[in-house]
Amino acid sequence: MAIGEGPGSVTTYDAKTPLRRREEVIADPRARLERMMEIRHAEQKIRELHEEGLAWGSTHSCDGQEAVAVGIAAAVPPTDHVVGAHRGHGLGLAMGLTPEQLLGETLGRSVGAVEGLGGSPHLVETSVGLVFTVTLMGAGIPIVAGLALAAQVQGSDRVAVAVFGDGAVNIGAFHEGLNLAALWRLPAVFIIENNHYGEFSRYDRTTTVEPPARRAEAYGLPWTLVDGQDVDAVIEAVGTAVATARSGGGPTLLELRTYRYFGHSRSDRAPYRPEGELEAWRARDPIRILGDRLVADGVVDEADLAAMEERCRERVEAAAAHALAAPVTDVTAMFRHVYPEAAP
Ligand SMILES: Cc1ncc(C[n+]2csc(CCOP(=O)(O)OP(=O)(O)O)c2C)c(N)n1
Ligand SMILES: [Mg+2]
Repeated sequence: MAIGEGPGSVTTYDAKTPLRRREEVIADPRARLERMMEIRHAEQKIRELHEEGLAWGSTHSCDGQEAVAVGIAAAVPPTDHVVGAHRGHGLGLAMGLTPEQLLGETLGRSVGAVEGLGGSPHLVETSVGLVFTVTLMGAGIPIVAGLALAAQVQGSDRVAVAVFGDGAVNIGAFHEGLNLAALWRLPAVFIIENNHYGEFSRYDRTTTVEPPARRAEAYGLPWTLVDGQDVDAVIEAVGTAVATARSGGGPTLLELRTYRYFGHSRSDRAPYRPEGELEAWRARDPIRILGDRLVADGVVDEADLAAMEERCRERVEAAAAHALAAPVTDVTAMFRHVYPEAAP
């Protein structure tokens, strides 16, 4: 059960549960396309809410990285564990969070994924295996090693997956976590979401090896470089790594190459990017790649694509309105969930 569910919680406007939303993404390429569109709309809406002064604090948008989020959610069953990072809106929606849970969280409202206690970078939905997203770079990596160790000790066939940025490969926790996971052949998958920048620095100005996933060799682990703009390539690579981990084959390090369309956070206009770089990546837009493929295969037509866009726009607008109508989380909420609480 997610925090916030149970007696007394606000009924959501969206009748679909996170689990149902996740099952759709696993089963249907059209749902994957629509979810990628939904992520794009949600990010746009969150920027607007900040500009209007209705959301506060910072936020990290993932426009351009939708195929990574949806590909992981489609390849990992909801019974496995996933830990994400601060740029996690897309992963959250892809894994099943409702737009209302995401927007409620970014707005600090009671209908948020964790009742507005965590805010934009801290998302949880245990019913679909989203253990949490974490802002401390690389911090999820040893935690995923621990989750995988727990599965191994308990004799469960559960796999644990860490998703983190290219900047995290230079954090000590990355090395500690990979070493331990490799040594004990833990059922884990480590995914570098290489969007080319860690804050204001290109990854190749801060990292000694190319591609960064080659770091896996230091720990005797297999690694793969994957086109993170192509959701089908992501599904195949993540699915293979998860199957290997589940069958006792140990961990894999994957590097999914992608690109963030906006700056690091709300205040960054990304003046450090070379001219033409953004345009070159936009030409390989992940939503367009899957949309074109589904049209070419006769799975959808242009009218379907327009209808999907419209549904996403409406869903996100309704979620924002509903979240804005919900109570702002009271400041005393910070004292809850700190110590074990007595059952009601
Ligand atoms: C341990 C730690 N050091 C510094 C920061 C400040 N910080 C937040 S995000 C970020 C860059 C992250 O880059 P990357 O891992 O590539 O993820 P991206 O933002 O590109 O998704 C930094 C330095 C942090 N959150 N944690
Ligand atoms: Mg990065």
